[in-house]
Amino acid sequence: MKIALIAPAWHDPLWETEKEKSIFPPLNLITLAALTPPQHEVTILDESLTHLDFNEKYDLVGISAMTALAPRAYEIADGFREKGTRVVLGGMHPSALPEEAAAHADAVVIGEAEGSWQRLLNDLENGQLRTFYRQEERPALEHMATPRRDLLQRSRYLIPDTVQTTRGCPFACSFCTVSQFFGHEFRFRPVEEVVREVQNLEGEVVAFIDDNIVGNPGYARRLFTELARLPKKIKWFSQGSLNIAKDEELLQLAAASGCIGLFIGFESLSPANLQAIGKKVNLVADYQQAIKKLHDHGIAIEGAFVFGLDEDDDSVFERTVKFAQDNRLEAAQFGILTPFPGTPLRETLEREGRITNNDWGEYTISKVVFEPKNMSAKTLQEGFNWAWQEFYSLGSISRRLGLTKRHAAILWALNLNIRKRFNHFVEKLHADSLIMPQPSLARQ
Ligand code: B12
Ligand code: SF4
Repeated sequence: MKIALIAPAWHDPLWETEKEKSIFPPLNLITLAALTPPQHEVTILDESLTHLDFNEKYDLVGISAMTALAPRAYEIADGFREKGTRVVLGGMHPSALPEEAAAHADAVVIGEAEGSWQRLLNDLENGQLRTFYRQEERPALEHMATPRRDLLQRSRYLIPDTVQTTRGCPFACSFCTVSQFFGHEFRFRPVEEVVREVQNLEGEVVAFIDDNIVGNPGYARRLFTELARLPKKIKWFSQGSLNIAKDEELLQLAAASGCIGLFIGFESLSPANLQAIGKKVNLVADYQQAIKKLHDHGIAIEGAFVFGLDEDDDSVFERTVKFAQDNRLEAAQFGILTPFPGTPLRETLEREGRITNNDWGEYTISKVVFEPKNMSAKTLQEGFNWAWQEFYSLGSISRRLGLTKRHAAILWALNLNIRKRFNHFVEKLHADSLIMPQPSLARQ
């Protein structure tokens, strides 16, 4: 069969990239391609980089969708089905709302695709395609097929080499899709298989897209030790929790194996908020000390903060930005609390009648889609806009990075790129008259 696997394009100005380059390749689609038996011909179409031709003939089109991309995924699905092409939807959103997705597809893969995808292809060839394919048990991560990176246009990605080492998360933060989707049990790929994959990558900069690369310190220790022994010296970054700072040996191993940065979900400076969302790994009292330790080991930090939690009032923006600036975080991502389908947060807000917008295209974590408790939706949106503008103002970037920081050139480029994207986002908001600038929040 001739199969096209499609990653829908992003239309949020904060995330969309220029047509020439995208940040990361679609690891899910090249993973699916690797699961596809060799008699089939697979093409990867990343809509951020390429124009889709609905007249092209395929025996099957597979489309991936996280929530904010669902409306575009459905448009693409409808477009291909009108031409008589069979369509399968999969990924986080169709897995959370399979009935909704089934209205736009011939089949929906619910959950991880390992096993289900091969069954689906087999059924299709035998003329017995079913509507829903659900994994029977969570796939083991031993002997995973190596993602088909040969199907990508490598030069069109800023960071072409992405690798996943673990799936699942033992925590259950109320707003997060990950533990709902991948389960509460941490599953690991064998260290030697990960290291072999890394060794065979073309590049030397690797993004481990794990949700918490140090979630199991024993596994992380073994992984970092083996990465440090590789003949090829890599630089890597990932997501991780702050408890790494309490383990000096792990921190040293991370740095020695090439860790240059971690994306860390601080989420909130309010212990009551952290308690309410169930983020048990975070202890606010430890934040400052932990940041310093990571910095002392040459590890840059991109901090993630959520605005709009129930304990937040309009003072949260200035307090959070000041914390991130005072601690010289190399980058930060501020997000608006978003009730993704399938999460406990959504159930709570639905019960309380606080969901105000069900347009999935607005579930970008940069728009308010619910009624906050201690401020208006307008204040939340304006405070969010202000936080980004202030944190990425030129004065703030130079105070945080100076010229002496390790990897200063890369960090300046990253900050200026985010600044540009955010300014574009705010211009778009104003043009759409969604929001007016709020001078009272601006510092200068
Ligand atoms: C890397 C990453 C990114 C990268 C790259 C995204 C990309 N192009 O792939 C960047 C940084 C750009 C990013 C941005 C965003 N992300 Co993101 N991201 C991730 C992360 C950490 C890993 C994604 C990944 O590669 N997983 C590994 C693959 C193998 O897993 P998978 O995608 O689920 O695919 C499997 C199955 O779902 C299935 N499958 C998937 N697609 C399809 C399609 C078909 C046809 C079939 C049959 C099966 C199938 O098969 C795969 C193998 O089992 C996930 C968290 C996670 N653990 O997955 C969050 C995650 C997907 N992101 C999320 C969000 C919210 C975003 C943003 C909207 C906001 C943000 N700031 O994070 C933006 C959106 C921007 C954009 N343009 O897409 C949420 C999505 C929640 C939701 N319900 O939609 C997640 C789950 C994080 C979270 N904690 O909740 N993200
Ligand atoms: S936010 Fe992080 S720690 Fe919490 S459930 Fe999601 S992946 Fe796990």
